[in-house]
Amino acid sequence: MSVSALVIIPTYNERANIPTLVGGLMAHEGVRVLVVDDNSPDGTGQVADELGRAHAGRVSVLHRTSNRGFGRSYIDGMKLALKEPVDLICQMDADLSHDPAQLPSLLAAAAHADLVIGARYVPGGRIVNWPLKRHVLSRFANMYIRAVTRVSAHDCTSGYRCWTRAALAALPLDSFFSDGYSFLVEMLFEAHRQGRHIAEVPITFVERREGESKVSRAVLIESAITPWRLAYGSDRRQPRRTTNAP
Ligand SMILES: Nc1nc2c(ncn2[C@@H]2O[C@H](COP(=O)(O)OP(=O)(O)OP(=O)(O)O)[C@@H](O)[C@H]2O)c(=O)[nH]1
Ligand SMILES: [Mg+2]
Repeated sequence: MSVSALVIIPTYNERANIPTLVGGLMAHEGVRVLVVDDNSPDGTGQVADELGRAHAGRVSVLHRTSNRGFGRSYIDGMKLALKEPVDLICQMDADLSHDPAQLPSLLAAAAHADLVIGARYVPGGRIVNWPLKRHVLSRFANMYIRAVTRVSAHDCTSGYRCWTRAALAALPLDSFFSDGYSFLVEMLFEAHRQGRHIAEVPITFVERREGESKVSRAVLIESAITPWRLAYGSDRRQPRRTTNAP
């Protein structure tokens, strides 16, 4: 593989998962990792530092210390990633729901797209170990987002993605208003608004086995409101302050 890619992984209490994930990613030539840890109480940051020493030059860690947040972590990580000489910048969860073995299919599809989504809701996509309630909620969320925002992707909430440097660099990261998982919807909406070519490749998503989900009631409320703000909001250009910006 001649393409170079940097995978950004936000972590909060993922110490049981991060070694397996990073190990899987290291199997791919040309792939580097940036862990963005939010001062996890379980010591994920230190485990990530050890991985950084074991894979010197390929694994680095950004330790955030204030204003914990999923979106904030990605913004800080993306600003750092854009300073690196890599062709592609990817996003994935740390909880092993996203299989590192499937990364090459996202990287390959990026040869013909600005943004590639590792998607559950395309032919060949699968979800393993979800209760019915999660299936219904996720399917509903995607129908809702597509109907309100008119984004054409089938899996708008997947966090397994690969961006070309140019497409990522063109996003107004400091204007984003959401911080929970809606941050993913906001990024996708902006790429769609800019007329980017968005491709989807099937993935098998596996429910986390270790650690806990961070999806809170506040995050769900934000998810319900965000599509409407994106579709009809006038606040797109309000600059948003981030912390720890490199
Ligand atoms: N840095 C950082 N990472 C976070 C934060 N919240 C969640 N994450 C990470 O974001 C990724 C997705 O979080 P999850 O809790 O797995 O959320 P989810 O995948 O939507 O929900 P589940 O299906 O229940 O696992 C994981 O790698 C988390 O560790 C945060 O506040 N800061
Ligand atoms: Mg998860």
